[in-house]
Amino acid sequence: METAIQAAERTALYRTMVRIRAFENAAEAASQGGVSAYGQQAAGAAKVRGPLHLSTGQEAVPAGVCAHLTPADYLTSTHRGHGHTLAKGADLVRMMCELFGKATGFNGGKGGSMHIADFSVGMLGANGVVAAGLPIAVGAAHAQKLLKKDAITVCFFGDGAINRGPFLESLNWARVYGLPVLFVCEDNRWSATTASGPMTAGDGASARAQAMDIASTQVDGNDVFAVHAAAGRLIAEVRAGSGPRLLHALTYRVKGHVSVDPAAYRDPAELAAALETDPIAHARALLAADVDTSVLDAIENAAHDEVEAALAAADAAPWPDASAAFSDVQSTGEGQWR
Ligand SMILES: Cc1ncc(C[n+]2csc(CCOP(=O)(O)OP(=O)(O)O)c2C)c(N)n1
Repeated sequence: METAIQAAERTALYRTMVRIRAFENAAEAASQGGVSAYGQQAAGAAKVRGPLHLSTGQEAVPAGVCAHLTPADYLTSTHRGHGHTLAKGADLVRMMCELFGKATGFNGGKGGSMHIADFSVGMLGANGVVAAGLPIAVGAAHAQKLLKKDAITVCFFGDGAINRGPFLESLNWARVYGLPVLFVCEDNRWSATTASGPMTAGDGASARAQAMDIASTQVDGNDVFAVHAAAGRLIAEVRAGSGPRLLHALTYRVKGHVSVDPAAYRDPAELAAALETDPIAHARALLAADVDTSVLDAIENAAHDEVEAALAAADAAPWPDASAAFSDVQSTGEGQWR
């Protein structure tokens, strides 16, 4: 019986990763042919305008962590947030609609990939400002503590974010006030076009947390079962009132910084080596020991069908009305509009 439950949980982790990969592959294809971040005007009309920050190859981290969360728990994300958002339970169709700029998207089509939020599942927002999710997460966790709520907050950020001030400020505040927050560093070894290692003093996120008396664990971020186990231990401690914890997940950014970045600055051998540790292929190989491959194939086919349906729905959805340009924006008062 125990094996059956474990197999079901492990299969669910696989499904989460496969859905994220399918979503991002489709979104990337739908973004091709448009106007790039670097100003190149390509022929053809892309359905998704602008560049996308893809988390291809990093799916094990959100899948393994978010499996331990409930809709009442909060989550803050980064500019590379599709995987976090889907793993937290956000609706895949509404996400695709947002990327298409349609009125039925999470932000009415006005936010796009880097500003997706879904408060109904506790997803407080992607964020285009590096490290900006950290103080938001700490604020959410502090509110939960003051309100005597049981829910916790999970905060995803990249290895580049640990070299910004908000990382230090947020960990310090969380430790001083004993807040119920799990910090998760998705260490994909790159910060835009810069390799993070040579730019980072000391041993990185995990070591920095320990220097602030926050217990931390380093984990193979391409092994979803290892992430799940490590996150489970840390989240159990946070729920029990330990105060903050940090999970340092070592993974790899397979794509360029954004979808239009060919990443010509990095050694192709580094990418080739990383592809050998693809988290989905790795999980599939492990699962094949006790789950029929037809079950795994069915999961992949279902994800493909779900994404195809989302593409069709987003294509058919209405554009925002022009009047919506003035809603959901901060009012600066009468006569301030230029
Ligand atoms: C405060 C700030 N500085 C610079 C940028 C430009 N920028 C966007 S993503 C990025 C790299 C972030 O690296 P990391 O935190 O490791 O996340 P990853 O992109 O690897 O997921 C930079 C420098 C920004 N968005 N915000």
